[in-house]
Amino acid sequence: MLHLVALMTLLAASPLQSADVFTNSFLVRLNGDHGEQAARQVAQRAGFESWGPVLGSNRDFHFVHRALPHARSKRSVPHTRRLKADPMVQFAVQQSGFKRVKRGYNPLKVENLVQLQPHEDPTDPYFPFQWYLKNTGQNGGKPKLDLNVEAAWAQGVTGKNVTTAIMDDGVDYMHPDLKFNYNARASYDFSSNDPFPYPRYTDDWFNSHGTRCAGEVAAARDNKVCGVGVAYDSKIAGIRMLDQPYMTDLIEANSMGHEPNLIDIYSASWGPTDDGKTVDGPRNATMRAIVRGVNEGRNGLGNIYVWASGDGGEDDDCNCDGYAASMWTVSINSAINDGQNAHYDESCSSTLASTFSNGAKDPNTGVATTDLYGKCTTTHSGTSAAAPEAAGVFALALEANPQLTWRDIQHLTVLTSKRNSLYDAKSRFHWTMNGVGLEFNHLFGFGVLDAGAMVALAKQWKTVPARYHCEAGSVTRTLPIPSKKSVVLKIETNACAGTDTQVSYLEHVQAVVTLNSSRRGDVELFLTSPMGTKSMILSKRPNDDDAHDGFTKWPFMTTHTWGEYPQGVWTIEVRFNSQTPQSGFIKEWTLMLHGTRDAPYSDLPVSDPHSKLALVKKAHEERKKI
Ligand SMILES: *[C@@H]1O[C@H](CO)[C@@H](O)[C@H](O)[C@H]1NC(C)=O
Ligand SMILES: *[C@@H]1O[C@H](CO)[C@@H](O)[C@H](O)[C@H]1NC(C)=O
Ligand SMILES: *[C@@H]1O[C@H](CO)[C@@H](O)[C@H](O)[C@H]1NC(C)=O
Ligand SMILES: [Ca+2]
Ligand SMILES: [Ca+2]
Repeated sequence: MLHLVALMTLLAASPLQSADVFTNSFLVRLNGDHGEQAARQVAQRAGFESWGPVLGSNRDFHFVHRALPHARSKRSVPHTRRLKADPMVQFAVQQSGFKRVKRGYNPLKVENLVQLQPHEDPTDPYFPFQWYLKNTGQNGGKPKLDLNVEAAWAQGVTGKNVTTAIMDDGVDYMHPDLKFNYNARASYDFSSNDPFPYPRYTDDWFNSHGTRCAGEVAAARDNKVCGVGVAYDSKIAGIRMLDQPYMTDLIEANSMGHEPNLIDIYSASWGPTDDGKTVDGPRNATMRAIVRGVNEGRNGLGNIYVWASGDGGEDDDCNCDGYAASMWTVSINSAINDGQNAHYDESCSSTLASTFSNGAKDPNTGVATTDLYGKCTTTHSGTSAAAPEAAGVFALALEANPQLTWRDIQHLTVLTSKRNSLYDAKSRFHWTMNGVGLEFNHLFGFGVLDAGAMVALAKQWKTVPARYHCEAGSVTRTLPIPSKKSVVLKIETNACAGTDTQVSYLEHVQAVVTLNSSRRGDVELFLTSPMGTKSMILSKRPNDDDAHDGFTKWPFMTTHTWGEYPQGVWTIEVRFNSQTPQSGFIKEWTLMLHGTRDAPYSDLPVSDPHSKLALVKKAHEERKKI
């Protein structure tokens, strides 16, 4: 537990708060476990409404004041004082509001239902448009570049008894392609505090995002409506939480912590603004919700949080997005139907794998899925469209093996994702092999998800060994970053050998960095492992002209050293990539290693000698002989 607390402080790196506004929401802690009824009375006495407990607590409550504006630039001191004056109140904190945006590209286009000849298998009219499920080369795509879902379905696995929550702008749960797969018990509307997360009407279909995401996961099969979901027998829950003027920590936390034993997977296709200059992540309560989800959710196996890596394009870096870069989320990038990255894709070393967004040339070859008011669309797009596909694939894996932990899902993703024909349209990022033979790409992580392979391996899977966290070392001297060349810092580590936090086989690695610079967007960071794997943990962001905040204990994460042995010398290279001279200081680098002491996969049978599993196992066995 101690480690977790320490980790949380490391990870809850205080995001920039100066631009925040103050909302009409308050976090109120009572001075004892008085419960909901008492909270309602306290709220009423002070002119508030209680929206219920925060993360199921008996003491912490979410209060809203209807007469206060949704957003103002100053704190409401009298309202706070009024709450604090109540003898039952220990403290009251007005919630700041911040921007969280949907990762939807081109969200507005609405389809008319086209009549098509029923196809072979599945028979749903939009199935032929679902090239991401079965790519036959339609619309200029590359045959077989798809999620290989039919191979999973052929194993009898379709998502039964698995629930995915769509945390978004609501779900049209009366849609004929969704209503039988809707899990009402696990659903909630945190934007307006009621159990009905139906999208709010606007005439430009702005709130169609969640419905489109839901259909990708769990649209029904062979019902003559729209297409089919990746896990068409799984359930979806709607968590409406994006549709209010400003996001608050309490809405996020309650959403990500909602019914963690009824919900298996949470899918998020939103995040901090993708303007290429934001550095932001989960705040206090949200961080607690995520930590609780992975440690206690699914009755202790851990919830799966799937995250869209971001739509900021090549000028943004998803390692500056604390949700996507978290070890506890599976961050998913997108490719288009011919194998290139999409032009809005960001890149970063924390991306684990990829799925699909739109087609290459034809704007009508986006992701075909359900749309508002019983309609269908073929133009859903963005990394928004990619994350729910991954949620669907993970739902298949969880049906195949309901005992999988949140880490098992990440290991399965690493081992079964494929390079296929994914490539960087601009030839900047190449496929590279890490020290134990796992191929990765800075854009696509370990490649495109393969549902058939993941389900097959999930069926044989043995839970990976216990995970440890080793703080491998720190450099805390303040050193200038020269304008023309790099600073290179080194940490030599035995990875906590001989202690009870020894890490011998890596999962995630974090470089927690504090630096300042005259132009934050011109700083680049590279982390190199003892086995020689180099991760670009921060790329140039041309729009980020911050000259003041820099990074404060920001946890840059890489997945690229997965499976490697961490003992030896790690280096971090800090440099400017700039036309004009810049100045700055690197002030702290702490290296955090996460992984297992015992070799993972050692009791798994190898059926294909060319599989990634076989390669890694062989590497690990040779290692043990030394
Ligand atoms: C369905 O999942 C729940 C946990 O989410 C479990 O308790 C239950 O046994 C499962 N039912 C079946 C039929 O597998
Ligand atoms: C977040 O938590 C930290 C550490 O527990 C605390 O110092 C800080 O005041 C909290 N921030 C807010 C906004 O509650
Ligand atoms: C960075 O911090 C150092 C002190 O550690 C300070 O002297 C310098 O002015 C700062 N630079 C910028 C660009 O903020
Ligand atoms: Ca259907
Ligand atoms: Ca971003």
